[in-house]
Amino acid sequence: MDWKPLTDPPIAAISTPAAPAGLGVIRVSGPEAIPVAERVFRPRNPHRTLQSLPGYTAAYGHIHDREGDIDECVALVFRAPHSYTGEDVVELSCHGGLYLLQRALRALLEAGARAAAPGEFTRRAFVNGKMDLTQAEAVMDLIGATGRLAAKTALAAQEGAVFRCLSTLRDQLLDAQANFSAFVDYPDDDIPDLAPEMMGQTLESAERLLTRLLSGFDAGKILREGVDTVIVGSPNVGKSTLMNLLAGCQRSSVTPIPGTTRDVVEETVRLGEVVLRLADTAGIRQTEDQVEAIGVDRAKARMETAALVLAVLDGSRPLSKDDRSLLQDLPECSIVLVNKVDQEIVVDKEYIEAIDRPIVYISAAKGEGLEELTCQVERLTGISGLSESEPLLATERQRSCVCRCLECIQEAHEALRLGMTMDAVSVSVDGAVSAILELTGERTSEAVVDAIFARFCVGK
Ligand SMILES: Nc1nc2c(ncn2[C@@H]2O[C@H](COP(=O)(O)OP(=O)(O)OP(=O)(O)O)[C@@H](O)[C@H]2O)c(=O)[nH]1
Ligand SMILES: [Mg+2]
Repeated sequence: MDWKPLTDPPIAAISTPAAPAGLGVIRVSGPEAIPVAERVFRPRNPHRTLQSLPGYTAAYGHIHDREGDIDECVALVFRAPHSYTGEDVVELSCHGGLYLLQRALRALLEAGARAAAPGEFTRRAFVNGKMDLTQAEAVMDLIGATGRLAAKTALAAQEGAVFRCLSTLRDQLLDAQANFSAFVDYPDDDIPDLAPEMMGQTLESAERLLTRLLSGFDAGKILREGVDTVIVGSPNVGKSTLMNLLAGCQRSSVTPIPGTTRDVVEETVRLGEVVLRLADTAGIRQTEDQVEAIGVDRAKARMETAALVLAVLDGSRPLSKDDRSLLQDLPECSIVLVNKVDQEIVVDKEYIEAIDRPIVYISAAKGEGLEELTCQVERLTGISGLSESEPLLATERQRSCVCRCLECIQEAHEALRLGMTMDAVSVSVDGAVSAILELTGERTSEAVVDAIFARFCVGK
């Protein structure tokens, strides 16, 4: 049957991955979602039509198109506003076969639905006031989370941790502003002359909050994206053995011959709460060998760009000239690893301690010292200071709004300290409030919203 086109067709998409699986879910959302889904769904019990079902109830039946039944199906009905998008929603769970799901989706499109754009379900949730932009942006982090803390902090943001702390700040700023302007406009009335003081305190606590949000940004980024890490050191100190220990497999060749690793060997590993994008490199030394020299240059180049450097020394022998020059050149973000502690340690500890970098004693061959290494990596990357409920900024967009807000707060504070007019303070406080409104999406341009949802996947 040909259906009449709808003026506001519901959107539909396969919300589960494009791979064979036990179950696959197609989601339909919009004011006409239930009648459109009804066109392709036949309940086993003819009385349990989708339109007769209250929200949060399911019906069992078959999904079909013009050619006949496609698959068994459980249809779950959500009624507006109690759904993810805030609209009527039907979720159709079928078997997770790609052919079945695509045919079922096509049946829905023929029945009047429209294919959803990337992130369109979440965009509707935002437009319908189910979540603000910080919560919407956290959805992708939650899906992409690779560890416990990353998932917990993404869940906190998705449940509104960032939104709540910024809304509270916005209300405090508006309160202080109202109080302050009443004090300036009606100096003779009964308004307590604490207004400037209250404004000063509000600005101070705003500065603290925003500075903390900004300092958590880098750690949050590391949680989401991992850390570019390089293992460097003189030949034969045990770099590749460490790489293999962290990777949990024989990723890099290990031999007693100095100069074994010639090129950069990469692997992504997890250490505690941090994902390390590891690069094992050639031992750094002066060499006449052309091939080895290329590897040494690559190792040095990696050391310059890496966010974290693991500098390995062989603790069972005295420091060589190459070790010393490496230690002198170490960037700030380095950890010195004294390896081979299963043997007698003869290395010059005082010299190493004078370098002023965290030092961890390990045996890469025996797997000793990993706990301490984990602690140091979490400390150096700022992860160890994070709590599970920490409001973490998720994107560069959020960070730049917070930076702008902080600048405005500092300007307002300066104006207040210098005893400038109410207007001067006010303009800056207004600027801070608009930065917050832009961040949460309460006042933001369509182009910004488009850019945010464009990075979502279809079906989310
Ligand atoms: N006793 C002991 N030997 C180790 C340890 N770690 C590595 N070795 C040995 O040290 C030698 C060199 O190890 P590699 O991991 O190949 O060293 P590398 O730093 O990658 O060496 P190049 O690739 O040549 O720069 C091998 O014989 C390892 O078995 C350790 O913790 N204890
Ligand atoms: Mg090696």
